[in-house]
Amino acid sequence: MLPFSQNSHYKLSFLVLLLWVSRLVDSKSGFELDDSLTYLWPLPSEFTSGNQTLTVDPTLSFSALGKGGNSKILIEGFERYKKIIFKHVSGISLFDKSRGIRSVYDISELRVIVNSDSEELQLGVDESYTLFVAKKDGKSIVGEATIEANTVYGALRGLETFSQLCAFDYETKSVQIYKAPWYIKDKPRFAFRGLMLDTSRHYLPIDVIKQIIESMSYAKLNVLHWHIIDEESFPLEVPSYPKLWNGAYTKWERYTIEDASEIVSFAKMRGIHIMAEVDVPGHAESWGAGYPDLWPSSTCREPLDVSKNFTFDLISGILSDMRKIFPFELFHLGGDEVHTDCWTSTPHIKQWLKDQNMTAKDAYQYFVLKAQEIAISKNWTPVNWEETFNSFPSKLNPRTIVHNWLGSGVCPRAVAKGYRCIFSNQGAWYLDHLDVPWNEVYSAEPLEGINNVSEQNLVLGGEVCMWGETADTSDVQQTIWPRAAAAAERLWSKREAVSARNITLAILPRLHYFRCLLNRRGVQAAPVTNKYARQPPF
Ligand code: CP6
Repeated sequence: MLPFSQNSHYKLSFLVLLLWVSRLVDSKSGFELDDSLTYLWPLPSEFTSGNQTLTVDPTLSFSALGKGGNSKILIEGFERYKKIIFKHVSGISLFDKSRGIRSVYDISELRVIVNSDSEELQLGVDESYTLFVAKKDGKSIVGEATIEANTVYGALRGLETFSQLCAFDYETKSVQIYKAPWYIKDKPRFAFRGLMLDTSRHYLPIDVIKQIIESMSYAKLNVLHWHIIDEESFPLEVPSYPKLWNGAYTKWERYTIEDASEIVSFAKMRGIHIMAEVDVPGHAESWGAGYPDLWPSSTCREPLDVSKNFTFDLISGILSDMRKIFPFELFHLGGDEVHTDCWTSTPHIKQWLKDQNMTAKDAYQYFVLKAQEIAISKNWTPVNWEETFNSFPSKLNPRTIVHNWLGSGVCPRAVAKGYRCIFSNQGAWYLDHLDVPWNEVYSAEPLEGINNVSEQNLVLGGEVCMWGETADTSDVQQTIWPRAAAAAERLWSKREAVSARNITLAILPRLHYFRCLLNRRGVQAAPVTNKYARQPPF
């Protein structure tokens, strides 16, 4: 039996024709977006919009005002955004006059006022800004497009938002701003909005790291957690112990001190901190390629030998060298997945434990606390993966920041004890878990289970983790994006805004739009699939 009779075949063709015609009619109207939504990602904390369409002068002039107006960070930021906004050759082209396109634009100047001349980039630096975009009507005292911020970093966030308001219109060949006038008053919900990159499992060239940093700035993420070293490879140059990078995969898969500094300053230009990690005492097997004394034995190579002073001298040397490169006040000491079997099975360590009257767990604590002291002595705030807190909750230095990853929700317990916390629940925010759909990334909430406001304030924010075992340069960007953007909005925008009940209608089209924006800017963001999403009502 045929599935359709002749008759229903005709019906089907008619339906297809009807759909096609209605699509034509639709595209004639020009605006295929749902006008009731705001296509800014992440959503600003406060804004109002109107119903005018404004044109932007392709020779848009930039005036930097206020104490911070001379900042190189600001001037270079403007140059970057100018290239992003004006991708198409347009405006004052030969065709303009003959085609009758107007030569007077609504927006011809972008004024940026920065109140402070400090370029210090610390955790919690003021990233707030206001952005005002309106047609000049003669009466208005403010400029046509004005960003005001306390710091250059707030100004950069404002420039990003301004660039997202701009869209190239192919009919008039001009850049337009829809739904003007805009009044936006914006600031982040959390100070720490991170992405972790792992360059030990797969080496990532510095240009790739830079592209990732650049893409982070589009989503207003502000911390790159650089998991540089792990058991598989040691790519970083450490001048005090030059044989350490013998643990690199090859002599080409390495980072010089200058490479690392370059990454730090590239990130700073975009208001992004680099939080470096040295994961001890587990996840450190590669260190022994250059210094085999660090291994408990040649056949049992992890964790680092707890019984030798040399181990701690070497950690101190690494941290001293890294201190010169990484100005961010936080430093990640790892401390996760420490399996102490090599300590209890290697004779000289077994003897040492006995002499010290320590169990293997005591030795784990001893190691972590000693590493913390080294980091603190170099004026760093230590960050540790949550196993350290789970194993000895009251012993960690009070300045410790506990980094969640196991599902159970350590942050409520850590903040109750007065520790600060970073949220990275592996069930939602581990990007290498390819089966986690974007809406589950979006729904994960760092303050879940924490109701007391002073405890909530101890949650610095969160971080999505791009572990490197199963991703390299060829697919890292499409594994990060668009799901990292879901976390970015969770971390930047108001909790009420991200708790919208209707994810499919209110959030999904906006994420689609942001993914296309990433693609237009050259970022290989994957399609927004909803393949695994549970269907509403949730
Ligand atoms: N490497 C290091 C890893 C992981 C962790 N630390 C990890 C563990 C489990 C999963 C993903 C990543 N690969 N150094 C845990 C923090 Cl599912």
